[in-house]
Amino acid sequence: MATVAPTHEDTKHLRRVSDDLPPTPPDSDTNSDSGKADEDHAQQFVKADIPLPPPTQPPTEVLEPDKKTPDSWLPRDPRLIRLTGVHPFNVEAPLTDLYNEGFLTSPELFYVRNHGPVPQVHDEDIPDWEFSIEGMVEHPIKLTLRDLLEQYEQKTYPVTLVCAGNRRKEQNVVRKTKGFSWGAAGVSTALFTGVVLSDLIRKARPKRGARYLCMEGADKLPNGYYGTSVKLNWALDPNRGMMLAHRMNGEMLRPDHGKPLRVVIPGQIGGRSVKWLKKLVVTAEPSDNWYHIYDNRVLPTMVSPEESANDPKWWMDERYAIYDLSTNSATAYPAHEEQLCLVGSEPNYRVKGYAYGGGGRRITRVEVTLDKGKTWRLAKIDYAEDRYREQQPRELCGGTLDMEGQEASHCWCFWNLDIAVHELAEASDIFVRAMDESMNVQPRDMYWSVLGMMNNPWFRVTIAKEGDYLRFEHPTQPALMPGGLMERVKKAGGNLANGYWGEKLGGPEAEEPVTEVAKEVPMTKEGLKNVVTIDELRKHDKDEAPWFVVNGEIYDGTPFLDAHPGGAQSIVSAAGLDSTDEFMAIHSETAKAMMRDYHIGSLDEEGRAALSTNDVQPDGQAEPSAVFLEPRSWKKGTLHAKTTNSWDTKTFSFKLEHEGQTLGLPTGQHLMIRLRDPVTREAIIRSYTPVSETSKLGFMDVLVKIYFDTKERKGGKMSQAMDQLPIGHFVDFKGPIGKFEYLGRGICTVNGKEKRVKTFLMICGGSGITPIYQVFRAIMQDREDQTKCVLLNGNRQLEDILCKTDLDTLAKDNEAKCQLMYTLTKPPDDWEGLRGRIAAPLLKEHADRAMFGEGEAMVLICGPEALEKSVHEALLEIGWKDDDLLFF
Ligand SMILES: Nc1nc2c(c(=O)[nH]1)N[C@H]1C(S)=C(S)[C@@H](COP(=O)(O)O)O[C@H]1N2
Ligand SMILES: [Mo]
Repeated sequence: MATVAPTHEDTKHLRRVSDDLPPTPPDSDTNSDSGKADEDHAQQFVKADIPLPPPTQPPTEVLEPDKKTPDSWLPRDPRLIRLTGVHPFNVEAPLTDLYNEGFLTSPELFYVRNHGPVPQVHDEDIPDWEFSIEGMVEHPIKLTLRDLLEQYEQKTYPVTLVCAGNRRKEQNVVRKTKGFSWGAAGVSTALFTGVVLSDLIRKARPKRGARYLCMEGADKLPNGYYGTSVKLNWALDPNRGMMLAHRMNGEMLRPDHGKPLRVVIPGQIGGRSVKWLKKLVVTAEPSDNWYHIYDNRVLPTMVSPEESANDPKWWMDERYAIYDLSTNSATAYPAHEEQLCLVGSEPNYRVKGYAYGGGGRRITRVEVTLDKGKTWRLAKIDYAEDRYREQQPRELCGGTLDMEGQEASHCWCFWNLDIAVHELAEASDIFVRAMDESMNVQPRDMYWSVLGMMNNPWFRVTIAKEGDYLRFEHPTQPALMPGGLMERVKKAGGNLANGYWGEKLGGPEAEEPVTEVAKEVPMTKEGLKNVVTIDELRKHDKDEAPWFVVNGEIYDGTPFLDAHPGGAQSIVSAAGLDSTDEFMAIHSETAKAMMRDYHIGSLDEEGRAALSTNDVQPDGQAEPSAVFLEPRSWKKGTLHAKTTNSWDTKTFSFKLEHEGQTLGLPTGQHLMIRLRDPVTREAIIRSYTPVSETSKLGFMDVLVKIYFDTKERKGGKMSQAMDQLPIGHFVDFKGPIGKFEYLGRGICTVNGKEKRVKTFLMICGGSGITPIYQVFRAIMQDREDQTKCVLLNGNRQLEDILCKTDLDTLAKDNEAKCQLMYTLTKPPDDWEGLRGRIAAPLLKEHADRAMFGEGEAMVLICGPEALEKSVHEALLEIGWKDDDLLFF
């Protein structure tokens, strides 16, 4: 088959014992000689004709973004896509990776849904983990995990867990819900080992009138411990397969999945499977836990986010709570953006994906249409779970595999269908739908609701013909990742709710009115007229009193730090930044309405321009222009090369749009660089002055001092992010900005006003040299330019002086018009330059106004805030006027 990436093996999900080596999952709770343990472990899978867990590689490294969070102790797999910023940890694997793992998912790629920090449980404390069964029972039980292992029968069987939010991004594209954007990989399967819940509950002997089983975890959240409930009679029914699990694919549960003990409820939404289990409470009423009431519900479709926030009755109605999963399916192949070459291709293409039913109901058919539902074809289905069902009783993963009497289907199944490539070439999309044994079939149209849960319309993959290729597109990409056919349809003006996937129907009256357009929720305080400058904003870019900008308006996040459902961390990481994209994408209408309370002013024009996240290039600009920079929109450059200058400075070379392009940055001005944290998508913006000559074609070089994290202090977000950028990565640039410009030959402008200068006093510290260097070099390189320069450059050590060789060369060639002085606070013994900080004494000696004669003189200053402040005071004392000073 002539498919172009991603590639895959057809039979991977059917991996059998006869295939390659058996996997050797690590056994974190066995302290025995590990070689032997691995061997035993492998043996248990070798014995039977059942799907094997995929090879696992437990992550060993704490990922960079996690280091700043309460989960900073927890290593994770970097392939996982974060759906709610950095913290809490809510992730799914790329759909193709998930599908390629096969029937069972490795613990490191298993989706994670955490409402808060992960409770940390040390291995030595696991046997003593205590939990209780209480409430309406004759015989309340308190037991430890050790007791559970010793006193109860251990069972092992496969279970698929699905978050009720699976496929929610599709709902969010139609209309923002109160939930974050899951793609179609909020589903995973593992072999769970533990005690069947009915065994345990029966021991406690529920009293008459008891109808519910409430469960509570150890994770303390803004609204209490996580908890929920299910019907007691479900918990008592072994066919439903509810389990208290401590193992997953033969190894101890990993921390993200409930280590050391969790509930596993097959066939129901994942939200009921409480992790880090501490309490089971038998009750007459459903759980009154906040998370039971305000989460995992499908409210009627006409209830808007605002309505649901204003009237709690919607949440109290137990009829809208969801338990059994809805019938669902998705296509894994063709993958999103997969291409199929028509030339020399095999005659058939195998379309495939997953399907699952709810409440233990078997998927009884999966159907595919190439003509939008006029005709359907029946796909083949592989029920891997049945191969476990057919096993004779045997030991597996520390429990007994014996599914005799378990009729229910607790796992997903995989479907596939061969379609002639020429038929694909003629079709414009592939839809799939599944049906369960109760004939519950996936609907054609989306049922939108406030929480966006249980989304299960036909899964659509579009087919575009591009020359000799077919290119496939999935409905969406998870989280804030751009792409997907729905976004494309929406951007093209299609109304996704028109009952025809937003496509324009033929015929004169075809364009039906838009049925429901969500109103924009006002997010500002009426009548508030407080203009805030970018400098004021920047004072609030730290943990305390974080301010952030949405749509040019300033919000103070301080009072909401504790209550923010996404945790304080996500507000803090937006501090001082424009978070419009991120905020608008993640938050519901209710959250937006709450913003009014935190609104404190509006960013001024200059600030807006500086922070603007406008990505759109000017209209009608087909050809890239002669000049790269645009003051009002972000332009993309590509990281071309990194050169290491010293242990903490690098030169980053960026490629402009084409070889003949100039940067378009006047001497003395700066540009802004915007990076997105690859994980959190958070935008980081800083201004820089390139060190390459402004006339350089096709490229620009930026010198960056990297502020690494140290024990005492956090380093620089921007410089670290830049350091981590891979070659070939896009970076956004905007500019020019700055109030100063050097026109040459003694003429400059300040805020547009022309000024003549005979002598420049240039004072800089550390990386503050970069804007100064631009001006200095322009003067030195122009033989006709008679302007004098006195440059005072302060650093700690000799190695810290940036651009020293270039500066020295320029100075040597122009001795008549320049004086170059370095001062070091930690000079080497043989240092011949100045010593000490740039402060009053040194300035008095070398920069007294009187030394600069009668002519017009001007001081350019650039350095850390403290330096600029002390220089400012000192200069005023030695005869300089504020009008003479310019701070970059
Ligand atoms: N204690 C606790 N249990 C929890 C949650 C949680 O945040 N805390 N999240 C629930 C939700 S919504 C889902 S979908 C599943 C996810 O389980 P997983 O992270 O192991 O995939 O756990 C459920 N159990
Ligand atoms: Mo969930």
